[in-house]
Amino acid sequence: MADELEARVPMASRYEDERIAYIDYKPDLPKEHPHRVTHPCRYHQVLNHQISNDSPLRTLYSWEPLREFLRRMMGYDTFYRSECPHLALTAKVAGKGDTDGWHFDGNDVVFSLLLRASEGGGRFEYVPNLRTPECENYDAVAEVFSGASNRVRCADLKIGDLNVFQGDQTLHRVSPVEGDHQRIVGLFSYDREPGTNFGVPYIADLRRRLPA
Ligand SMILES: O=C(O)CCC(=O)C(=O)O
Ligand SMILES: [Fe+2]
Repeated sequence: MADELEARVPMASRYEDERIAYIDYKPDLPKEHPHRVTHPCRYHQVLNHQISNDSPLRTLYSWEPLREFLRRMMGYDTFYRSECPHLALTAKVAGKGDTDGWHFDGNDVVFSLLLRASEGGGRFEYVPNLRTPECENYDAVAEVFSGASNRVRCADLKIGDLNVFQGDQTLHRVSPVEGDHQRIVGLFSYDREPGTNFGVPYIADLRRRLPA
């Protein structure tokens, strides 16, 4: 799987920009507000449509017992694979200095499969249930951004580990990769509602990401 994804890197989109932690932009909030604070984000992302139908990674994503296993584990009544043509199944390939800035995901659950590990850095850091649908908990988000929070955990992922997280409530990031080995993860997106498509804001973002 790692070899296949590595071979796709020349056609992958390169993201190299600052990002806010949220899906929606709120330009009316003050610049220092956690909703507007940005963090560096740098990686190659192999998009859904760039991963072939007979790829082992897609075979795993399409495998019904895995979806059903995750549904039961999460305790949800319904659990669907995303239908986004770009972001349903992707892979991120991160080299030296690449990182994923603090953010919440736009879908309910992400399942990542670590395929290649970096020598150092590239750690998945997270704060479970930092926000709820009722409460954004901006003070706690600001504390994480300032580096002073004692709620940040780090998943010690080894190659082949499955990492399942509620990315819409769990603030998370990937720390900068150190050393010459790339970090490669497969990313599987799920939602409790059927037919997820990440929609216009994501697509606009995606256009920005595409190489000129
Ligand atoms: O690379 C990872 O481990 C997590 C990636 C992630 O958070 C995302 O793609 O939204
Ligand atoms: Fe994420």
